[in-house]
Amino acid sequence: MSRTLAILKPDCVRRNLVGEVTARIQKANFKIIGLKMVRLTKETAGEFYAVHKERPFYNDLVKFMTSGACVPMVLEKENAFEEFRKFIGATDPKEAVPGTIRRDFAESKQENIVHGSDSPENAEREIGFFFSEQELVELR
Ligand code: 3AN
Repeated sequence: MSRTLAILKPDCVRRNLVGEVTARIQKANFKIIGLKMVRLTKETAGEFYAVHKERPFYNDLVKFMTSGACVPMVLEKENAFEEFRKFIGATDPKEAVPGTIRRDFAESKQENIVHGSDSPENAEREIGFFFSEQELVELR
């Protein structure tokens, strides 16, 4: 079993898709072992996306991620990060495979509904960013 971090982004929350997307995550057999709702600040969003600091879309990304509530969750599954990246689809919803979350719900490369960690190392770092170990529930 491994863990990954998902974030339901402000577009997901604003469009009242939290329930629908969460249901699909659970139907795909990802176990939710931590979940909360947070509002990121310019500082916390900047820290989370520090790797993208030099990218042309960085300022807009921070603006978007701080524009409303986010729902981070910790998911457990075998090969969690890879499986979840497949499940959500490509960054650009137009390129995402039919049946993936981004293809079905996302409106643009920026407003793409959900984040998924892109490596086991980043998953652990990102989980630690939002959750203490105490907040993660053992479900077995
Ligand atoms: P992913 O979320 O698929 O891992 P990253 O890590 O390359 O994509 O980018 C992080 C976030 O930055 C994306 N989820 C998206 O919101 C935004 N982003 C990435 N590429 C672009 C782009 N070309 N234009 C606008 N926003 C982008």
